[in-house]
Amino acid sequence: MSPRPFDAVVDALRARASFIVTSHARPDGDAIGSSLALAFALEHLGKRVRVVLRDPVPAPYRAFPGIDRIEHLSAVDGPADAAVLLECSDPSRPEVAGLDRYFLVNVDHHLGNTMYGAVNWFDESAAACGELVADIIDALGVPWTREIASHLYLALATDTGSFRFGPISARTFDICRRIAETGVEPARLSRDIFDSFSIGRVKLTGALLDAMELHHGNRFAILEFDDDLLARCGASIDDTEGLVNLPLAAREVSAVALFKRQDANTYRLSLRSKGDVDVRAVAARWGGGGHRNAAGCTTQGPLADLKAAVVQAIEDALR
Ligand SMILES: [Mn+2]
Repeated sequence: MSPRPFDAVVDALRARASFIVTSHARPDGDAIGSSLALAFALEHLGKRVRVVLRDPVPAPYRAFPGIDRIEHLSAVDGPADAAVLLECSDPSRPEVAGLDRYFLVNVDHHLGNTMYGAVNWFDESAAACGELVADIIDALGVPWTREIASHLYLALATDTGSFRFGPISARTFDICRRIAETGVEPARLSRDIFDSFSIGRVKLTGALLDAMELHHGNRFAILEFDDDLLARCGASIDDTEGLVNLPLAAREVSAVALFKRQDANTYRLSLRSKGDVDVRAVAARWGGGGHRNAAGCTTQGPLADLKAAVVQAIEDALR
């Protein structure tokens, strides 16, 4: 009988000595927190770990331990017994070339995971990949240090939007209870995560909401920005993380689309929703993916046509 997926992952980590730990491009708090929590735990066991992420860490998360050790690369080589992909529904998500040459360990909570690893543990009931990493750290017998606890908190607090959405469960709060027991202060970590933005970010927030479009009786909001707007607000791309969620603060709004112009005719589309409204199905129409309440894709304009198509696609999701 083959081992349970969870046991297969833990055994694969225990049996090996050197790792590349990575996650998706444009890393969010879960990608960063999960990667560093696991890296600290593997190092506690005397293993060698490189943490590789293609893109920079968003500014508010740079106060967390170990951020400086992350290697920002678009290709990896060199010896390692395994590459651990966290938070990646398919092996292209890190946008890091060369990973396919390694023994791949796949740990994820995104619906639609393609089970690309040599070992795979997929659990969509987790509110964050960090919950899965917490279970792995326990199975490896590693005590939760403050560093580990801080990164698990980063993963959980961001993927649940401050414990407001996603499959939040007793497991989520049990992990938080144990995080607090290590002596880290959740309120202080939350301030680092949610209240450490630049003035440019706050100005950008105003500009985005000022130009917000509403459709379907205020149930669907559209936000958009480009490099010009960032410059006018004194903001950078680092300042845009999470802004897509802003309109959901209104009672009526059940879904949001945020368009980021990448170049003349290419747009990054981020989608968020509340409750049963499935934006993953909408993103899938343009070859994207994600979760029911958080999804995205990259697609081609013109923007007016693209918006009209998304407004129409969201109508089905709202029904
Ligand atoms: Mn996640």
